Amino acid sequence: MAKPRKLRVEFRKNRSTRRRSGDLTRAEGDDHERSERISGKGDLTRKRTVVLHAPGDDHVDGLPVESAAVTAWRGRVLNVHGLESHVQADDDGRIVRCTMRRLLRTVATEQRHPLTAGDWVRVGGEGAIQSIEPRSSSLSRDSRGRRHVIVANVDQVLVVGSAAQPDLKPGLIDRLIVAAESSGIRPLVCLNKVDLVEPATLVPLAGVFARMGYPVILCSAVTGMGVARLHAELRGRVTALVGQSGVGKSSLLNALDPDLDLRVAEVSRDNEKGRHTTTTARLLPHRHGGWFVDTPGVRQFQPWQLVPAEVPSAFRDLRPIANLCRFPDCTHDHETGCAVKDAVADGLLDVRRWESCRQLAGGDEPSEEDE
Ligand SMILES: Nc1nc2c(ncn2[C@@H]2O[C@H](COP(=O)(O)OP(=O)(O)O)[C@@H](O)[C@H]2O)c(=O)[nH]1
Ligand SMILES: [Mg+2]
Ligand SMILES: [Zn+2]
Repeated sequence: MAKPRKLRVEFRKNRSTRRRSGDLTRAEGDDHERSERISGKGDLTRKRTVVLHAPGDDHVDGLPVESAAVTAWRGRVLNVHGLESHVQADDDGRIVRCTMRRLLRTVATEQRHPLTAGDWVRVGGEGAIQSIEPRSSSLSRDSRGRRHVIVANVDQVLVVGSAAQPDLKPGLIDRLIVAAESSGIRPLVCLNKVDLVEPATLVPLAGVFARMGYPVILCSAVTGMGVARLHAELRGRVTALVGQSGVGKSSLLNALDPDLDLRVAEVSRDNEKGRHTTTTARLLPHRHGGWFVDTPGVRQFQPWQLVPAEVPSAFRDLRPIANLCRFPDCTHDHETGCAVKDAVADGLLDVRRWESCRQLAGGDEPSEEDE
């Protein structure tokens, strides 16, 4: 298949004069983009990039593209709602409402939805998304046998739990860390609502994660405790906040930047599970550089396509011990000569982490989903 050629070409004279006298009140779309490029920027941007595809070459990286010459711009997907999304242009930061082309909607079969917040895309005329760039990272869960990409192209995942209301779920924190680790994304642990408990009660759990080398931040969106530390860890990076509903993800983001003014939910008193105010992941710009990604709550989390034998390697504390087991294919469950079981018996490995690992490797499918 012939490779598309990219050319930088001059705008035609008639095009630029027409732009200048044209209707500049149009807020979005291709016309506006060209007019800005001509009037506001240097020589380089007087040219446009034209991607030329050989006749019949209508796929690049498995994704369909226009077979004729196209003018496209690059942008980052801020959020996705069905077939619509908001994309921020890479060059001038304008936000454009975009649609998925019909062909693009049908390409991904294993994926629940081909486009996700954080994706870099090429957009053509009338805000039609033409192609999605390969992802540098993605956080995915198993959604009834299909891949649900929660967010793409993030540097780190802030795993948020709450000390109370809802109760801390260490197993969920373990799973979210595994999902991040197995995708090559840096995990951080954040225990929120510290104001509701005696902070000392959190020390044992916080210690388990801290000993593995993960940053652990105890904080409270109400008192402001830990918010400065969060700020330092998140600035300049792309960070997805994940965790159960009601743990205070949106509240923490508001504490980090009050201008965000995100909706927060009252935790319902009867079940203390919280309601969902955030339904899809969305990128929010960080005042001091970088991005936050607010994500919908997860009650259960099954990492996508996790190979049971590879689970222990995503458990940082277990990984080095597992190498010492007598059998290389030890499941750390019933085998003799299991170094992991010995380590638990000797108090060198947290028993809860061992159970968490066995559960994940055993492929326990969560029965419910949050969205
Ligand atoms: N006591 C206390 N309540 C909090 C804290 N953070 C959030 N909340 C409350 O918890 C509820 C859920 O918060 P929200 O930010 O919507 O959680 P999200 O679903 O994770 O985004 C709201 O009623 C918040 O006011 C905190 O640090 N301490
Ligand atoms: Mg929220
Ligand atoms: Zn073992």
